[in-house]
Amino acid sequence: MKLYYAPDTCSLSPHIVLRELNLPFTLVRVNNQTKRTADGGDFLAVNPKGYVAALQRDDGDVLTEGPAIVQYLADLKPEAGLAPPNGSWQRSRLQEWLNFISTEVHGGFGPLFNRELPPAARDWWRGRLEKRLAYVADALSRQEYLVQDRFGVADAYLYTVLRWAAFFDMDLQRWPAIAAYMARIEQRPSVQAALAAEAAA
Ligand SMILES: N[C@@H](CCC(=O)N[C@@H](CS)C(=O)NCC(=O)O)C(=O)O
Repeated sequence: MKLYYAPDTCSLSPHIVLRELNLPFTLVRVNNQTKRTADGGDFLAVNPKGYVAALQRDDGDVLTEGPAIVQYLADLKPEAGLAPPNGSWQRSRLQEWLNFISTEVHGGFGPLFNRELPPAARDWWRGRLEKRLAYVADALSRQEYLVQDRFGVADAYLYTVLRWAAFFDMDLQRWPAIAAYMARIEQRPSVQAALAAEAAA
């Protein structure tokens, strides 16, 4: 399998999951500006949407959208427990979190990356995002992980997008449960290895 990624982006989430599962994979770095891959390829030929993450199987088929990719990976090794069984109530709970992270947190940070965003719009988006983070903090004050009290794919995704707070001087210590969660996830060998691999490339 190949994971098309760019450092400091949402592709860190499937990268962490691949390492948690000890699956064989190759990392292919994408230049998000030029849409070229580090090995000289045209990323748009891999993913016409033009964004990471993209997972390419050995048969050439490509899966995109982070929440779909991490569930596919977790289901390759169900015994690792990174996602509850398909069809279970807890699986729907996982999907509830993945959708929330995707649309409300990942999507909430999105406009802040736009340097052209007028200050009033920036404040509006930031305020909206902070409400979502307050909800996350409340949940994490009652549980160490998002689903079934164990690390899972939703945690890989939430950790990944919450790292972006640092880009916007958003101090996560304001929500002690989130700060403790980030420190907990960051200690995982899979996370350390993924961060080191992305920094080295
Ligand atoms: N809906 C996609 C969004 C992916 C996404 O936002 N990718 C960003 C990095 S976090 C990207 O590659 N952006 C480059 C671009 O849009 O040109 C998913 O959840 O996987």
